Amino acid sequence: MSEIEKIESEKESEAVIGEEIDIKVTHEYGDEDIQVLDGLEAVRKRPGMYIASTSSKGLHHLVWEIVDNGIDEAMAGYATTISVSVDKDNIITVEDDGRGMPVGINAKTEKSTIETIFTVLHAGGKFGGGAYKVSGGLHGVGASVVNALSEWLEVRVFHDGSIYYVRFENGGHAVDQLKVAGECDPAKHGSQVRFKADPTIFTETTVYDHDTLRDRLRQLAFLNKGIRIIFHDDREEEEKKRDYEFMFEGGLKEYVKYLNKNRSVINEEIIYSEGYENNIQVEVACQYNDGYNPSVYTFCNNINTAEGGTHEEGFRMALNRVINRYARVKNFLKEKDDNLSSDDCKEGITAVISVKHPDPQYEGQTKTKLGNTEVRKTVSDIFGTQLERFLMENPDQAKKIMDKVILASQARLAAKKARETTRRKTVLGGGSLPGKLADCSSKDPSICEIYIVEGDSAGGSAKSGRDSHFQAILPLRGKILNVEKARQHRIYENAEIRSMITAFGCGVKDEIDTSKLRYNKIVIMTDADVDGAHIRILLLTFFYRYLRPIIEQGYVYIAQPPLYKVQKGNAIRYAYTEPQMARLREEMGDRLSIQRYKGLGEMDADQLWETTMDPKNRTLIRVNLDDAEQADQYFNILMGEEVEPRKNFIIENARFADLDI
Ligand code: 28F
Repeated sequence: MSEIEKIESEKESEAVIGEEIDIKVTHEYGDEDIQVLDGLEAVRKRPGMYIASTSSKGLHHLVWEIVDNGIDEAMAGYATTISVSVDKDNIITVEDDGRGMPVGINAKTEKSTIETIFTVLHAGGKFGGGAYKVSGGLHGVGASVVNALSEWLEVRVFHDGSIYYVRFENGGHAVDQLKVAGECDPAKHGSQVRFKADPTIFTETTVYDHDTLRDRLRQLAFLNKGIRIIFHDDREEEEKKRDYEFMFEGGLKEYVKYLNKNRSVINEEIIYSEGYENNIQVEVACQYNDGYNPSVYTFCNNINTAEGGTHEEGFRMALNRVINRYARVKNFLKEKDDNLSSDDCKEGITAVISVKHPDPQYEGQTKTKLGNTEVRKTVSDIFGTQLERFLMENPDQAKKIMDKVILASQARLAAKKARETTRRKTVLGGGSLPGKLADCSSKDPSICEIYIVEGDSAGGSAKSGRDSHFQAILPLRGKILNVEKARQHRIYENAEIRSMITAFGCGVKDEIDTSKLRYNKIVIMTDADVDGAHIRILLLTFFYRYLRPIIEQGYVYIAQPPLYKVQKGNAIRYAYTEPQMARLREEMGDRLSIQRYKGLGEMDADQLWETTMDPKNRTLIRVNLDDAEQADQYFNILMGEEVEPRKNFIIENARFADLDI
């Protein structure tokens, strides 16, 4: 149990199963009770202090907290399989085949170790205060938080042919003492936790997302090679598979292979390194594909460090150092040539960096940036050594990599020139705004919004319907450039792209500065049909590849035009979703005249304003790509060669956002 409260014990005793272990509880009986009450009560009163949120993300963190404890038992070498199942009432069961939690009972308090584990909050206040709450994820606040936020939670321990059992209810209090509740195969051992999330806490939803569970469990199996993770979904999920078994002996090597599965690769063999230096375990795998964008995923103790940190810096330093040295030694670079830049060396690379650290320090906006300085050198040494060996031992694959990174460098210089020229033509920075932009009169970015509208007719309605004090309109003519498959300088030659860059005013890629953004909201307003969805995805791809901080910092939204206009007499109502339409039919009875909107152009200016642009009535969906791997996969499927997967994906899946209130 990574973060379970350290229970003071008189002697350093291994908590051995079954044996009476003498745990000296730090407080008198009464105090401890109060502590338990305070702890569980505090969590239920302000869950947001202990878990990221009580939205769907927070709900799924309950699962990760329990799964992490099973993974810890496996990483300690005592468990080989962790199974996770969801049953039809969204009850979660997590089970491992480890030693089984200790079943001892404290003579004085008459409380079992397990009851203490699940009812006493994390000690030392390290996670008690909001200061340690991380919006990106949970860093080990302990199983007691899960218990406190469950309607009920049951623990079973299989040991020596007995099943030990305890159940917790109404806010996490034990119904009874831990006791033997049955027999099991003497060979069976391990822990099982079952729980039902409390719907009075998770008011938005208590329904788990099948793909979210599946993808994170797959990721945990990649990150912990050799551990078998079984996922079983018993709910009637239409045409989704019910059973998965993830086990990857090759660890990150198999992860990179999986990430590059829809791509054509440059070096057949995946470059793989692992090592252990001053208490830090390092595993790195990478492989180039024929794309132009880097996909680098970094983890610390299985936590997705989305903001990077010292492990990513170490990787980048080693890659740059070794590639440049090899390029010069093998004469791919002439004496007079400049060094290849870090971006050149990373073009089209898919890499996964995972470190295990005994005392990680997290920094950054969402506490997902690794700060430990010693990690930089450790990763650089371990990966650098292996990369050098790979290049020396595989000259033909090394040459392909050299060709790619040198071409990248030449394209970068060409792009730089293109940027210089287009900048001079007052496009990329400063200079006049694009002709098509109908700007707003206010110059205060904190209140201004820009609507990116598909097509001239919708653009026309938006222009006349808007509030021109704070709403700007930028109409786009047809499809914009597919940035996924175009080199940088082509991007800057594209008129639509240039108009957006100029209108936004914050620069692009490594020159981006969101404090210069001229608008507080960038709203994508396209038709609700497949073509509109495709344009939306093209725009999101451009934003994701060239303006990622505007997504990360929550500036990007998707407008939600109505699907139907329902009229009865002179009463007019709008429905934005099918369920809403069904409810309107219920409410408004019969003799309705119903119009199904095919596109924005069918609405006149007033309707467009009233239904989709007026802050008083509109619903905007805020875009948050909180999972870079998922986004990379989506954009790659969407921008890949085959049209079929793209069409299917757009219709089924384009979920890039959580609903903004
Ligand atoms: C369903 C999720 O939670 N598995 C766990 C263990 C094993 C031990 C343990 C856990 C020692 C005193 C803190 C057993 N034997 N899966 C799990 N497996 N916790 S949680 O010990 C708890 C610590 O309190 C364990 C010997 N040492 C440790």
